[in-house]
Amino acid sequence: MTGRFPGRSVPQPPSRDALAAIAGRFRLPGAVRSVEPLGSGNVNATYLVTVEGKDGPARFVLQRINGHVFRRPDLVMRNIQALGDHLAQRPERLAPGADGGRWELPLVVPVREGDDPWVEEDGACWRTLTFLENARSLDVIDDPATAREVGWGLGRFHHLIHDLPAERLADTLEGFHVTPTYLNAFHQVRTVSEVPRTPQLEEALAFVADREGFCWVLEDARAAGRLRERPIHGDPKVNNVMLDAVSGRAIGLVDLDTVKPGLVHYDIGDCLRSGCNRLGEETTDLEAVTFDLELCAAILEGYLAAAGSMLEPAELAHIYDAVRLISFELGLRFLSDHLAGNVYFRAEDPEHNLRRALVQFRLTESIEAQDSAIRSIVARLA
Ligand code: GN1
Ligand code: MG
Repeated sequence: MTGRFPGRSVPQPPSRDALAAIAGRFRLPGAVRSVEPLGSGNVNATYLVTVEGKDGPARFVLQRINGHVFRRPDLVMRNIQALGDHLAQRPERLAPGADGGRWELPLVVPVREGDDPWVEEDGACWRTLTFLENARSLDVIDDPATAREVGWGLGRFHHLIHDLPAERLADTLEGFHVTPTYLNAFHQVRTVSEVPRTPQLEEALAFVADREGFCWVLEDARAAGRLRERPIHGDPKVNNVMLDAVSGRAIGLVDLDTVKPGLVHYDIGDCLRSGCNRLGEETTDLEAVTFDLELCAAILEGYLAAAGSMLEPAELAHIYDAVRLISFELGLRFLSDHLAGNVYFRAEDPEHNLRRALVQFRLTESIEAQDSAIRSIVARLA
């Protein structure tokens, strides 16, 4: 492992014509008119495809699945289909939310020729999904009403999938959110990494050294039978919760690659760590990073309104640990990737993942400093 950059040969994006040709291999309702980059994901490459349909233009999402991260794209696609089938089985699962609003999830678009729901091109798997129209997502939240919607969206998602039998979901990313696994990987890469030891890197390494024992908190609770596995989203950061463009109500979740059995705490922690950091995970204003309690209360209020009845007291009791742990874990993952030469998360420059790690560590510190206030919010809402 070296500190070279880039550590992974990031594939050159195909030309517009090549992208249009790939999109054309899916059963779309018309000729491809344009293909544009979409969103800011760190793992897959995502494009918005516009086709000329009978009733006017229609839009779809084309994605190159990152085969370095998802070694079994077939299982990723099978899980997304299992989720769609589960929801289609009982009409009330896709019925409008309690408020009569929309509720939608991306659906798999079949290919024109072949049985697999993806095509292979350029050494990768490409898939097409439906696009949620008249919706938007936010990288950061700045008001409690939106925070409540984001929490409500995740809660509704959990509630809708809680009875999806675990055996119908494959493990698409082994060890995902099992923090001790990330700690082991960190130790391995740290000993061989040749990345220069800057003061920022030393600060990050010291931060991890101080908190190693805490990495087991959720896995120990699971092993002791206090927490149980349920189907989860895996990646419910704020910008994966779609909001109606007009009403602002949550209408569904996107980015379903990591739907698999796990602890709801991974999701609750990820939603809170991304939703309560008003500056967002890409900020360079490290000193100003804090965990916002007002947004935390609003996200949890929305979440529990939709999913609270499903949770047991021990699950509620671990929410504070979850938000602290998932913020720390993401910092650890960014730091390990920095040490590995940026092989996992898309990075703009050699220090990008180190800066991201420091943001998550600053957020973790802010969470720790507000420990009793966060616990009281949970107690009040539960
Ligand atoms: C990755 O690709 P994206 O942006 O949806 C990562 C998440 C991290 C997130 C941080 C499969 O998600 O776990 O929280 O970056 N997804 C995977 O921005 O590792
Ligand atoms: Mg993702």
